[in-house]
Amino acid sequence: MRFNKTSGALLAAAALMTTAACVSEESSGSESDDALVGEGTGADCVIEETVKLGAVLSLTEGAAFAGEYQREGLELAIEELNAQDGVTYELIVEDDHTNVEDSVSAFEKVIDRDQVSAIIGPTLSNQAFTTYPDSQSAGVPTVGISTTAEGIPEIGDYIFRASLPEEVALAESIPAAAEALDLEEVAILHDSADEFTASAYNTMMDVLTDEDIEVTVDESFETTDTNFSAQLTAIQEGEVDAVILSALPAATIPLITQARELGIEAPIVGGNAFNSPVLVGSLEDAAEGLIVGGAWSAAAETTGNADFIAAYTEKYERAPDQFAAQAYTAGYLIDQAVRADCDANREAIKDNLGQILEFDSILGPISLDENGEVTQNAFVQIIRDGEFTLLEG
Ligand code: 1QQ
Repeated sequence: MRFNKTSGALLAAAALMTTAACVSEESSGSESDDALVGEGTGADCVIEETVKLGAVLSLTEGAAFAGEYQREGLELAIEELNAQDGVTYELIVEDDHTNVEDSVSAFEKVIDRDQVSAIIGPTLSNQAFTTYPDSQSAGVPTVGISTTAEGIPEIGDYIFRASLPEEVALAESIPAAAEALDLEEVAILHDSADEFTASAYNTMMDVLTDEDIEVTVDESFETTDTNFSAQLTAIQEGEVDAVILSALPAATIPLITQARELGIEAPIVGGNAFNSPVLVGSLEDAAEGLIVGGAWSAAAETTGNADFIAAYTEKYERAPDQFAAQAYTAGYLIDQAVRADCDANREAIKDNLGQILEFDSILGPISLDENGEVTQNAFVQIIRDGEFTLLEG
């Protein structure tokens, strides 16, 4: 989809590489730095060189609601990992301003100038579709932490995600909502201009069909729309049991507010953008009863979850969210991949990320396969009294 630009940074990096000591050429064509190969394995692995990781996140503008939590979760993981013996990480964080062009330049910077061993991010699937071909052609293992759309791991064998696919989340959340709310007829409303929300819409339709739930109102809008009265009037006239919504947060907040103002009281089932305390905080009472499937729950008794919540809350003076938890987990998955062969070169990290089997994480047991796809549990939650609460149990 994208081509690789030859940038000044790339040429400068290439010049540096030719003068650097201990650089050898591997058969795959990617350079291997002997200083990134250590001794021992697993917990005993010792690598002398600092391992550079790049994080490209949306720290400002529309997706900052998630990007800020991601930065914090990742920084906490790196701090904890650096407190362990043997491997030291340097995290280079770049803000893509929720903008595709800036995420492309940020990827180019960390790949070519910083020569990172692996990349974490970007925040939105939209940006992933544009930047991942660059990681792939440069041979840099890249781990998405909130890239939930269909087709992302398929971009190439260097592309992974520690991000519950939206199709998996919806396959849990819609049936759970159908049971809890006795759904027969629903309205569906989606943003047709964003790749993640459009992909989620297709999945929602599939799951609703599987569940024998009839879609009696089918409305759409575009990412930057602010007035939803036409779509909401159609929904109100439809007298549905629930509204299934696929939207990014920027639209979700005015949309739900306008729906409640119009008198639509039907419960709302949403996609990944709902997994945010920022969104719940902005919606206040209008958020009550929202149902969403996600990768993490504060209430889950997964390994290390209580310690993670305590450490995060102490460090940042606010509770973590799902986006922080996924970013934190990605840090540990990369460390696991580095330590497996005690080799922080790009090729070794890519090979070992693809073999992570039931790693015991705060998200529960998590596996990554060589196709880059994640396997993990989904948690279905409902907003009650402003808090995410597990729907089942
Ligand atoms: C995606 C998403 C977004 C809602 C993450 C912030 O899931 O773009 O895939």
